[in-house]
Amino acid sequence: MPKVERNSKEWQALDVAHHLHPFTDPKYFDAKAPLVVTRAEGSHVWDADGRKILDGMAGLWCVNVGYGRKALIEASHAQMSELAYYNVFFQSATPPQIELSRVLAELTPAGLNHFFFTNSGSEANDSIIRIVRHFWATEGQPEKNIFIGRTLGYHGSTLAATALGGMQAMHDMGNSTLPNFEHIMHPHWWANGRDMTPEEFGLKAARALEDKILALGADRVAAFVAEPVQGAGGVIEPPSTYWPEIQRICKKYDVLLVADEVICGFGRLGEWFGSQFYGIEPDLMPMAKGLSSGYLPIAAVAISDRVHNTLYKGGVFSHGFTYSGHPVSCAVALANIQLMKDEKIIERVRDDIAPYFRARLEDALADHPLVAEVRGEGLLAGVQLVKNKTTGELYDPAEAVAVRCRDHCLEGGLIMRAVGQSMVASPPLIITRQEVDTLANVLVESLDRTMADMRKAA
Ligand code: PXG
Repeated sequence: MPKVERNSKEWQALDVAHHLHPFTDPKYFDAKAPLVVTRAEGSHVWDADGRKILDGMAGLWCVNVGYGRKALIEASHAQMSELAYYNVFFQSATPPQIELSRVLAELTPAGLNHFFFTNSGSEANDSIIRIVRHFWATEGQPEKNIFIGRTLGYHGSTLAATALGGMQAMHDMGNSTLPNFEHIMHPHWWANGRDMTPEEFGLKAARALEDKILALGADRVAAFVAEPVQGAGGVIEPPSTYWPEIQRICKKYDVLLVADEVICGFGRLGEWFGSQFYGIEPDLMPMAKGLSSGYLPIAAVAISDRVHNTLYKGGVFSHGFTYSGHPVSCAVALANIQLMKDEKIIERVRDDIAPYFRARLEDALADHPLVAEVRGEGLLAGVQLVKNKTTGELYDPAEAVAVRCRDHCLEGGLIMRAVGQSMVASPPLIITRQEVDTLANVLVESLDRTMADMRKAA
């Protein structure tokens, strides 16, 4: 098929006419056309007019090994030539899906030895809800069916994943809530706990789980679901006391612990999984994004021996997707994992680039009048913007301070995300020191421009 060549303006006109964009205000397009990305290499993307842009978000927190990696491209070509599709329903299997399950069992925390494949993180979380309810029913406790998530938690966009997450705007759209989904506070010290030490606040935030379990009754609570570091909620890393206390509470009340590794998995925190970074021992673990570095859609649920043994007794597991364990996606995930091992990408994140990234952002931003807090772990960063650095007063949300900053970043050749009144970054794990310097410099210039806008508007 011949390649269609159009410039940005032509692509934009067609896009606005025919495509409904996820998480996008349609009115936005009245003022501004979408960024049309046509190619990418390493940590950079190019738009349809040939402009080079540093991708500070690794796509959507997923292109961990960077763009254009031959090993992944060739793995997909080879697998597609040999076996483009076969399914894993009933009594079928394919070598890439078997091999990927074996490799994942080696990488995931001890006790997680069984894998169910889906095409997205949302489907992985939706599957977990069905698996957990089936687990407790088979254990003779069908009433133990309530899920506890957190405010600002993000677990996906299917109806069940939306109900599990704690995003108010998503719940409000089309009344997307369900019975038996509850939420506790998110552990953001700067926003919610500055009157105590981070360690005290970490315990307080974790004990909200215990209070909720006691209020509902432990015999009603099936599972607690949380991201090791909250990503889409604005990059919120918990204080050091948080996860050990959560683990203690889940064990005490026999509530299954689900660590949503969709963003933290595959090296983002300098370990294979965020659970290893924090010493969490989850019963179930959804993973996606970095599993294939976003080259093809694939996600998985890691399942503990305990849960799996019960599912085994529960008879036919009536759940699955046509493309569960798709052989080409599995082959690409295997090539991605092998590349991460060969290039020691995780060791480099832990020992070199993440410490550099943190130090560089701290140096560049700590004294900026618009910045209250630089947070995050590994190659995840959240930058809290404030109207008044001394009092912590925030801007009126209608002033869209972070969206302005994001737009200035893009004009300066850098993609970052605006979340509420924070700027977030999640660059490819192969980002160089020089690219980190560029990211920090463009962000500072964009913050300066944003401050000038806010002064003009005042
Ligand atoms: N869990 C977590 C922790 C996620 O971050 C999902 C589940 C859902 O995955 P799928 O593959 O169904 O999208 C996610 C996805 C953003 C943004 O920039 C975040 C996600 C997706 C799109 C945008 O905030 N996270």
